[in-house]
Amino acid sequence: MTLPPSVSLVDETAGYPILVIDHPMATGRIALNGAHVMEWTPAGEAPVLYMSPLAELEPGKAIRGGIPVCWPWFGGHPTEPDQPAHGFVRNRMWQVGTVTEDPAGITLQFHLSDDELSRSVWPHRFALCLEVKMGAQFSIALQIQNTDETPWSMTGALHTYLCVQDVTTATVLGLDQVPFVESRLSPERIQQSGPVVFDREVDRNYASADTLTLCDPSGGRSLIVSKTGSQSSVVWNPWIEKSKRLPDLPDDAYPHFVCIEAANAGPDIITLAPGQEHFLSQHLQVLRDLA
Ligand code: TA6
Repeated sequence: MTLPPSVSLVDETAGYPILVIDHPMATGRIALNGAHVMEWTPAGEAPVLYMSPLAELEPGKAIRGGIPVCWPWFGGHPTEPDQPAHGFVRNRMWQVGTVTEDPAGITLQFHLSDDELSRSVWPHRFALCLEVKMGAQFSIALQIQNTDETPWSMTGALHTYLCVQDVTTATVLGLDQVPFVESRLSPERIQQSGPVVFDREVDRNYASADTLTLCDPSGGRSLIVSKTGSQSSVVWNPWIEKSKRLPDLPDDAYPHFVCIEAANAGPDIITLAPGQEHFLSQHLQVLRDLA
């Protein structure tokens, strides 16, 4: 693996390699487990991605925080309840592809294809390439290819944990009048009225392909979250009770993050013919609130 000067490989614990980025435009970390972006901090900014201090950094385990790559299903397995939530690729070791840098930042590629283990869980052939660009702005793009001889269907998400200073004053703009389903409550479609606010657990799948803005007035900034290849935007904060049920999340962490996820979820199912590709991407930009 050839790495440019701003990138180093840290084998944090035996067999758990992490790429550490220290570039003039941004710092970051990416675990090969799940090709999981754990950190992106633009120069002169506070961290943008939330990482739980209780995250379990062990091969085969999902990391709480950063950007879990949820694929080839979102949420519970459609037919087999004993399968892991949010698919299996976030629990697998990916291969590092090309890693390059220029004055604007770093571009990294990771690859994962089907194997005997994956086919025992999901009997289809596939090839994934995840490309991450880190600099003053951030983008992540999942290229999904059907390398099988028959069509298959998928859902999934880039399950991005975004830092906020205080979730009780944070809002999400861009979803006014958009229908959503509150996954914990009922399949009923509800229409969003005004900004999304957080005063309870919010676990919503919005029928939206639009760019959203996460306003964090207590943190003095906003995050512009845009995407491609996704008709579902999932917005999640576990609030108090759900946080207590998550062993890898401190009980007092919920005020400090909001998940805004570029998803194909619910009715937003993608079917690929042999050889066909789908791209799911998300782009993040920080705007300092003009005081
Ligand atoms: O995206 C929201 C959600 O589906 C929530 O229901 C919650 O379960 C969250 O994902 C975290 O899932 P995980 O499997 O990472 O604990």
